[in-house]
Amino acid sequence: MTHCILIGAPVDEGQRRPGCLMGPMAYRVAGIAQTLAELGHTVEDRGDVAPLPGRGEIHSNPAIHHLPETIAWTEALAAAATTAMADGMPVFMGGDHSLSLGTVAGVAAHARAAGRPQFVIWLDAHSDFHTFETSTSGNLHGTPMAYAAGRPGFEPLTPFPAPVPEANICMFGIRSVDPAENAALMETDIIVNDMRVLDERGIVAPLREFLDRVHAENGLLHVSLDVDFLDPSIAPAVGTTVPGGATFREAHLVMELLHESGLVSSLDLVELNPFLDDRGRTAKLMVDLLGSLMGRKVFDRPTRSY
Ligand code: Z70
Ligand code: MN
Ligand code: MN
Ligand code: MN
Repeated sequence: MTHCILIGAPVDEGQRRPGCLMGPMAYRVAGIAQTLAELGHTVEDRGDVAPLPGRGEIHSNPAIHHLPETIAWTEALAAAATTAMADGMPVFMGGDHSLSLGTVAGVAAHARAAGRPQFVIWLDAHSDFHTFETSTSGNLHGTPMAYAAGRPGFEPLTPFPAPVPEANICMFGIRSVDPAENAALMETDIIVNDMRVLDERGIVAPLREFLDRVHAENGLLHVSLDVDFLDPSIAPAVGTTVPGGATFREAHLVMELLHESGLVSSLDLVELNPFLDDRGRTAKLMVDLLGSLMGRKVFDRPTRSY
């Protein structure tokens, strides 16, 4: 039994298709709390985070938009994340992926204070490895992974409190990487399981390799699930659709393996744009995936022990 802490992060400023701000309400309407309660967990909905007003920060990269708002969200979400980590398992209901600038900062600060290594699984079509300096779209949802890894180039944001070691970061589902991100990733030890790797090896072996390491090092594991990890045919409610995503079965299998590991300590659900949804099916799928992550099984067989 886990104490699940729902935290709404109606962030819309990290990209250019309005609608992600409706995400937290869509998850509530889709029954996120009931799903967790039916699985035997306790649930506390802390409502939506409200950032302080932005302070007018500017950046030399003219493409960057909504920087003050993003900095305000980052600070507010980092604080909410650190607080929640002391009380249970935070589930951040987004909101676009720029919210992870704050959530990962907050959970990593908690991990450092707890003396445990932080690990991150990034389930996404995109590597989100731009800095404020390299982004050409100016959409800051394309930057949180680089911030968490401690890359320079995020001024005037405060430096990431406790950078996640590169080898503790594992990406899955990657199929859209900009040239500057590719060049930067090549210089790191980040594990990039792009679709080429997943087609060749399947999703289970690379995931278990990583989970075995988290277990061996007694780590805390943050999972960041971008809707566009999923194939657009099953998850249409997202601003950037990229073909060739995870199937329904692959996505549930990932969640079941994560559950079985017992290692997940925090979760982001990001990029849901309910305005683009088809009768709530993407919101419902995301809630069902959370159900698998939190222990729903098709058949209650004995599980692999860690
Ligand atoms: C591109 C950029 C991105 C999510 C799109 C795309 C980034 N690399 N991230 N959708 N979640 O604009 O920087
Ligand atoms: Mn916007
Ligand atoms: Mn993303
Ligand atoms: Mn993405």
